Amino acid sequence: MLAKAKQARRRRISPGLTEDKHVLKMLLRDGIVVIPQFLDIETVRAIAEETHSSTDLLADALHPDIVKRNARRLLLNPRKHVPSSVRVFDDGRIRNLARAYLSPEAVPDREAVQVKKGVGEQSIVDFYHIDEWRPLLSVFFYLTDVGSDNAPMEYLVGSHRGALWRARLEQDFFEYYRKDAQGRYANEESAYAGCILPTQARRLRERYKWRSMSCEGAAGTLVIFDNLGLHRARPLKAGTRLLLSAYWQLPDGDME
Ligand SMILES: O=C(O)CCC(=O)C(=O)O
Repeated sequence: MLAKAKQARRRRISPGLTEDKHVLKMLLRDGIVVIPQFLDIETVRAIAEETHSSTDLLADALHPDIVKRNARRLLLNPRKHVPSSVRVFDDGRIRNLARAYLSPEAVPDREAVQVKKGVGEQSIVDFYHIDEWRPLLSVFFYLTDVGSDNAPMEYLVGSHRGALWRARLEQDFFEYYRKDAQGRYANEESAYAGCILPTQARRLRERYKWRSMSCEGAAGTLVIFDNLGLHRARPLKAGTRLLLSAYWQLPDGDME
């Protein structure tokens, strides 16, 4: 069943769609690319200021467009609340790279502004995990500096590649991961779907010689990663981490 579903959602890598050939090459090889100074600092500051002045994201209020997920608060529908965020969400280089990596028909999904502000707050995604069994790419654009204390994501470089170790994990994901219309987990399994134990992560790292990349970078840094690679969040030690995020996926991905 999973094999059939995967067949229907195959990637179509199209290098001709991007001028960032070297970036595409790195993404294909490593599953992740970190690009410093992707946009100028004035644009970054303008988006951050608009987020502060026009939204309640940094306050404690929750409303239908501000939700708590995995030690983060997400502002959904960011184009409506922070219009300047289109500088990132509609960026042609990002779109072309995502389409070159996934398929000419790939589409963006689940755009958000995310903040981490609870020092020491932990969550399930602090375990190494994959996010999907289908092709999926994530984009993080930093609106604050993300140093070692500011919860940089950690990614196991090269772990996005197809291999036997992931077959069971993807199968379980396919069978049990469900979300409701509001994007909340629809069963108890879902929060843990895709996660592996620290002991498993250690053994896999030893076997495949993956290096861990800590995604640190100044405000204005762009991180693009393949969500099929093993990665984990880390608790915030100080400050806040503010970023724009979006997924890219194949159309008719039917992502619950
Ligand atoms: O927020 C992070 O640092 C990591 C997020 C994560 O694990 C995910 O998006 O699946």
